[in-house]
Amino acid sequence: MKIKFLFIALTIFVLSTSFSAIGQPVRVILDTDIDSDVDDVGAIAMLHTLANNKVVTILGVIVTSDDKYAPTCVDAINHYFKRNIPIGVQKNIQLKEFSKYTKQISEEFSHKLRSYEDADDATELYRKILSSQPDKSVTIITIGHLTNLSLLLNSKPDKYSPLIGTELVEKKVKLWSCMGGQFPEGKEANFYRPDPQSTVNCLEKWPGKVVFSGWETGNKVITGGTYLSKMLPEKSPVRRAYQLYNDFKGRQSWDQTSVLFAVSSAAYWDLKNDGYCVIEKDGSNHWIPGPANPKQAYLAEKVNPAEIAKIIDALMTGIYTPEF
Ligand SMILES: [Ca+2]
Repeated sequence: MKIKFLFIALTIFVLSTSFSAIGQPVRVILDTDIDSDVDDVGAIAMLHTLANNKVVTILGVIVTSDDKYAPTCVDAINHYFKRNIPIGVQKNIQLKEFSKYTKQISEEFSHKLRSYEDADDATELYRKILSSQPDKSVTIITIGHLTNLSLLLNSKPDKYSPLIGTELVEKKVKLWSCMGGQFPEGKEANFYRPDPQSTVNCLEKWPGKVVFSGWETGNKVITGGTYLSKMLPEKSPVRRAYQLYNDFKGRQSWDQTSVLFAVSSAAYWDLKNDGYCVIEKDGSNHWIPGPANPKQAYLAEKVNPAEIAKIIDALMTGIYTPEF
């Protein structure tokens, strides 16, 4: 175990070095479909560790899910980390119960949000947060399907801002870090299920920079295994979610890669920006080669995925600096 700790210490040193150039905390809005898979829980846990170390400020969480317990699950995790973070949902949709863990987390851990209905409207919350932030300062990380991001882009002026959605995004957002798609081509769930039209709309209207972490990137990064079960206390909702999901058998880290990229720039991946992404109506995507594109890129492997996994596992378990 000592050797493992030493290795993680060295890894975290690299991580700290990578982050030190960034300066101010990254202002993050997370847009998550926390329900069927558990990597969303890992992504949220990472953000809390990063917030504890002033690498990020979590401005809000948008829950893009029709799972009845998704927003209260997020709120329970946030409160475990002693943060009261605004949560937005899509209103007036048919709710279901299908997650392996959101109901249990909502029931076993305390939270302030009473129910799905108690959460803010996602579009309003997006607009409220963005309008209150400095220009070109916000990083939006999407780790689910793009319904609420699309609604933001289509939004009209309101009490928070006289700007339409695309103008507000252009003015306030620095980066969209998107877990979605498959590169250079493929068909990935966040893009095609259940709402490919929103993906088409987002790619068509997005006025700023987007970096995609495609399915192939997180698919090679296995986290949430026995290391997590040993490092986290039993009272942790992060541990409990992974236990309920697959009892620490390990899981791909699609969502966590988008978080890690958002705070580390190009430290762990090469950026492929020689072209642009095309989305078909069915949500499949492909990359059209072309000149260097300042607005679009996708992550390409640079660091061994097993090393990335160690960094993500560390961040998921609250480890950021080498104090052991
Ligand atoms: Ca997700």
